[in-house]
Amino acid sequence: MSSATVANARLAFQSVARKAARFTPTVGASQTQIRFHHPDPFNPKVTKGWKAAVKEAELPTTRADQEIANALHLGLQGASSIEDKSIPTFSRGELPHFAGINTFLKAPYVEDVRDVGKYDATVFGVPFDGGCTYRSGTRFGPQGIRRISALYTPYNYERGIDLREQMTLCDAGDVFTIPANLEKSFDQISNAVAHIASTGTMPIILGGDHSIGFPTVRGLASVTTKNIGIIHVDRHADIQEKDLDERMHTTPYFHATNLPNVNAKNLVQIGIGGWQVPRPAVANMVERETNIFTMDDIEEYGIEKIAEMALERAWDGCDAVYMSYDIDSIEAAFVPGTGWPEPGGLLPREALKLVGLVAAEGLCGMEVVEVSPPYDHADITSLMALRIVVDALGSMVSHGTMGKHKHIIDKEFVPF
Ligand SMILES: [Mn+2]
Repeated sequence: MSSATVANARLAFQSVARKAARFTPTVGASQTQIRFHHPDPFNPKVTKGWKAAVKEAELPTTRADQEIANALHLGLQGASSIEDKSIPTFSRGELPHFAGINTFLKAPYVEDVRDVGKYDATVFGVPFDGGCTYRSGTRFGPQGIRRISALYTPYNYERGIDLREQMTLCDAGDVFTIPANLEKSFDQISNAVAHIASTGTMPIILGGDHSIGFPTVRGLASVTTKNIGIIHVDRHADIQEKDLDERMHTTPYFHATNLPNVNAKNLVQIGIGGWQVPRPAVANMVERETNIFTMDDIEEYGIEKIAEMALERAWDGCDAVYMSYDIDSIEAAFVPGTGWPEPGGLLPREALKLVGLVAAEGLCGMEVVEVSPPYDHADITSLMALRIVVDALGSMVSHGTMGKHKHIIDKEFVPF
């Protein structure tokens, strides 16, 4: 026997011995017990992966079929050499992912903003960086998130849901912000959010720096008499009164929690910490008794427990909860395209788990802020922000909470 043959024979023997050991779990009670803590490796149908695959067949294709029919009508039948007769000449709808006009997730663009009430949720951009105190560039955030959203399908494998089939979504374009004027921009933003929320559709805001966190909530709070809780995920406290003499992106929660129906005791701040929290913010957190969870709290309690405590505090005495997601809450390595990156934050999987749990009980609106594409690499920060939005929507669809907030809209839109 050559040495190679000996080695092959040994490998073959070891392989047979391993298989035999798996098939005969009689070597001892303790080993058997340990082995059965895991799914049976010879029954691949017990995994979540398999169950998710089976669930796909339960989803309708009604709207996808309509989209194809519409694409052929609007975009003309494809050339005769193309075998797939669902392909039009001009790209209309989802495919191909690299083509088309870049709305969020290829959702229909609603040019007349009076029509947004026909949809369950409305995405719109707030391209603004007048509140940035370090790196700017968040005025390009909405464009960055929309651009990379072309990558996604509306279907999520693990959840077994299809946003195109199970909810309606539109893109209302961007708010006309005033680059050199915070307060005029705030009024424009509150106008936009109040109008959109007043129709009953769920506002989904693509920022923009975090200074917009005050006017977004002010707009929403203006069309309801009910109390609104806020779940604020961030490395920064964002609750000082002024910064550099203005209401910059370090200040939204001081002003938001001054609104009569937004109480500081319902403000939950998750991920706060590191070397970038300005000391003037801290006394306000203590005085107003906001609910603060640091990364150490998250380490100690785990994401599920943090989400449970956050929901309990945010919903206490409230009829709806708004989520403000600052992308810099995530470990800096994953989100280079942001204004104040800070190492030591949430890992992407933790962030997505948190968002899924928070959104499960329903949101009256949400925003994702501080995406700065000029500092981004390969769109990874924009992609993360996109994922936060679609995971929130996916969770709401899975749990049947999309539209649950509509009853709180009980005041007419009055322009700011
Ligand atoms: Mn921040």
